[in-house]
Parts: sequence; structure tokens; C-alpha cells
Amino acid sequence: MGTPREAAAAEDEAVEEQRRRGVGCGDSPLDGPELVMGAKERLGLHKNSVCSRSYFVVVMVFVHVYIVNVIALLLYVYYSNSNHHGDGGGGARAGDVAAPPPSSPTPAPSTLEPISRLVEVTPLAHLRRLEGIKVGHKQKVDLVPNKIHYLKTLSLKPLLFEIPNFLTDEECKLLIHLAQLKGLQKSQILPTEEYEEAMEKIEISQVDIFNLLDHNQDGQLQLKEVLTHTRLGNGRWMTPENIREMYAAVKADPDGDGVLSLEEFKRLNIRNFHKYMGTENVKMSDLVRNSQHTWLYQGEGAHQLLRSIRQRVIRLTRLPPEIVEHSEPLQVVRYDQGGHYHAHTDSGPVFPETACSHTKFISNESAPFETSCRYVTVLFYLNNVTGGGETTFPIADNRTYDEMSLIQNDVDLRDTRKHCDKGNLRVKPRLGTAVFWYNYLSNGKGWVGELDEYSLHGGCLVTKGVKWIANNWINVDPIKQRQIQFQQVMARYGEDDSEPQTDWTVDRSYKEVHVDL
Ligand SMILES: [Ca+2]
Ligand SMILES: [Ca+2]
Repeated sequence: MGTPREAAAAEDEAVEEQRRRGVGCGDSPLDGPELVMGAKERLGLHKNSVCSRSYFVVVMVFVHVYIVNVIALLLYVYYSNSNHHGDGGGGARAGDVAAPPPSSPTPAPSTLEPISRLVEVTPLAHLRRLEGIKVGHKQKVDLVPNKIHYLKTLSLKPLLFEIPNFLTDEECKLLIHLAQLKGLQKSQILPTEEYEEAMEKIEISQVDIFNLLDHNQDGQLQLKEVLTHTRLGNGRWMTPENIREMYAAVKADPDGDGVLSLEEFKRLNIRNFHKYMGTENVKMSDLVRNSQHTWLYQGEGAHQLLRSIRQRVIRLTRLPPEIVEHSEPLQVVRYDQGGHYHAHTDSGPVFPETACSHTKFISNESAPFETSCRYVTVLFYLNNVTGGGETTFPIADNRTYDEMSLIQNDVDLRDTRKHCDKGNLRVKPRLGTAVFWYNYLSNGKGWVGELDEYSLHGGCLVTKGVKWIANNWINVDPIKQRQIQFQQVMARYGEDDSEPQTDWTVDRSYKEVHVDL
């Protein structure tokens, strides 16, 4: 295959067209509890209410995703094939209380008390965004007194920086120690039979599924059409070989040409897929993510080191302190030898009816989409890894982005166990170094815009030794009004004497995250 740059350049036109049209009503976010059930009735909505039907498809898809990753394709392809309105702004639904389009200043529906009863907070006028200038550019940054740090630009798409010596050796050791004291849990558990049971209750016509999967609409399902969206959910990671084995096991492709015709697809019994997947011995290395992690609270009263890291992150990103303070706690991750995390984005696209995990409790609780709204990722390397364990950005600074060209000739660039060497950029873990990048673009008005697809990244296979990292995510709701309301509520709880100043506020907004990430 050609390099990703060449491959993607060839499809420049098509991709630009796709970008102009917008990605669709909702690709699926990757982390956490993404979807809320109960959108089934939306299936029957008018054809132009694309989002509504998509929601249904998405909901259905997520029920299935552990069992048949294939089905997950539905949603993306549906968006890609639909004549939807661009930029996610025109998706108001008939018969539903439409959420405000992103450009609308209309406040989110809320059961909050009047603003007058809320504690005044500084208006969040603007989110500072650092400038990368060019790859290799270095700029000074003041993080701690009497010490100069340098910020080196690693890529512009995504806007990505490296900061050597962000943490000292002792601080890294201490973080690992604190994480061990807290106790780590598996980052992803094996798929369970519950999903199979849920799957059996769902009815979608085989022809509908086929049409949704057939991204290039040539009447056949190519392997990459089946594979492209296996990244959805926390299921098993499928490779081209897995798909072929599955085809063979359930006799899905009798003429053996490697593609599924509509006739072949119609003859398929999806239950056989389930059975096959159920009998397969799924190992941790077969999953999207093979690591252990824990969360360390960083708010008032936290360990001095954790407070200090938070302060440094504020100085580094120059984002409003109140936003950083009410973001997720520090996640510490351990990858054992053989560990990996296939390429993913840290947050999902945001559409008018997407809720952010952190602001969900104050606004749109019934939103059919949910994502973590991680505007910024700061990743810290806590040790030197003996072998492997790089952070790969497979399409960093690629000229274009096209999801389908991530898989070519059986090379899936998202596969960090096999193809880390083929990506555009890899960052070697170095004890104490931090990297930081923006998961979203700017909206041009000083606030969060669209998801930056180039922020796709993953953890390469650890071939020798152990790898320790930590992540700080800064959560910002792309709907500014919701973020402002969130800050107001948090400030009020912070000042309420009847509430002890514990980590309650953080725990409240991250309850789900704690459980699910
Ligand atoms: Ca096709
Ligand atoms: Ca065939």
C-alpha cells in the first residue's frame, strides 16, 4: 500500500466534499456510556429527520456491538449515505422538542433555579488555544517557579505538543505508587452474553443492514466496509483475518470472493454470527483496549502532587482554571507486556442532541448521544518503556482524512498491535514527558468546534516491560451556555456550607465515568 498521506491525497476531492456536507448526525463516541435506550419510536419519523432515524440505528447498534461488530457499521454508513443537512446544525426533528442548533444562543432546557439564585461566576468568554506555528517549533512555558519548560510542536493536525520534564522522576514514582494504593481495574472487560440476548430482541431487516453497511454503494460488502467501524463500542477488535475466519465458519461467502453480495448477505443467519463469536475464545489481547487503570482525585484537599499537576495543566493550557478544576480526575493507566490500546479518539462528535457526560445532569438528560467532551488531552509518561508502548497518531498532519482509507490491503492503521510502524507519527514514552493535544477544533469564536478527526491515536503494543501513563482530560461542553450553567452549579455547590467540601461535586459529574472508563 501507499503511505497514508498518498492514499488519502488521492481521495482529496471526495473527502472535502464529505467535510463540506458534514459527517452526519452522529458518529459514535468512544468512551463511557454513550447512548440512552428508548429512541425506538423515532424510527417511523419522516425521512428527512435523518438524525432521528440515525439515533435509532445507533441505539440498536450499540446493543449489538459486543456480539457482531459488523452491525456497528450501520450507523456511520447511514450518515455517509444520507442526504443529511451539513454540520449537524439542521437536524431538528418533527414531533420532537428540538435542541438548539449549535449556533443558536438559546439556553438549553433546564430545570435549574433562576440565575439570580446562582452564584456569580466569571463569564467564560473565550478558550485560549495555543499556537503550534510549525512542526518542531519550540516555545517556553512557565509551569513551576524557577524552571523553564519547552513546548515542542509535534503536529498541527491535531495540534499536538510535547513537554519534556513536565514531571520529575520522583513525581512519576509517586503517582505510580498512589495509583497502586488506590488499586487498578481492568480498562475493558470481556463481552458478555447480555448483549447477545439484547441482540435477539432487535429486528432490523437484513436488506436495510446491507444498504447501510455498503459505504461505496456498489452492491457488495467489502472487508473494509465491515471493518471500518469495529472501533465502535468496547467490543472485540476485529481484523481482516477474523472476518474471513468468521465468514468461513458460518459459510457467509460461498463463492469465496471475499465480498458479500446482497444475496449472500440475505442468506446469512445473524444468529450464526453470534454463535460463532460466542464460541471463540476471546482474550484480553483481542479487545480494543488491554490495560488497567484507576482515577486519582485532584480537587481541593487532594494530595499535593495531584494539586500541583492540576495547576501545571492550567498554566500549560491557559484554559480557565474553573473549567480545569471541574474536569475529570487524573487517570493512571498501566499496560503490562502485551498491552495496547487500538487507535481511537478521546471524545466523540457533538451534534445538537449530544449530551456531554459532565453537563448531562443539568440539561438534556434524555439525549440519545452522549460523549465525554474532552476538549484537551494531557498525557504523561510515568516510566521509560523497555520495548514498544509508543503513542501513535496514525494520521497526524495527513493532508486529508478519510475513514475508509484507514484500512488498505488488509492493513488497518488503527491496529496498534500490528501496524504502529505504518502511522504518520509516534511518540516514544519518556519518563516525565507530557504530550498534549486538542481533540476538537475551534469554532472560530473562541469556543469548542467540531471533533478533530486527526486526533486519532492509540497505544502501541508493549513488547517488553511495563508502561505507566496518566491522562488529564479537560472537559468543555461545545454548547457554551451549558458549560456556563455547569460552572454556575458547581460554584454554587462549592460555596454551599451545608455541603461539606469533599470531592462530592466531582464525583457527581463523574460518577458514570468512574464506573465505565
Ligand atoms: Ca461496498
Ligand atoms: Ca461473495
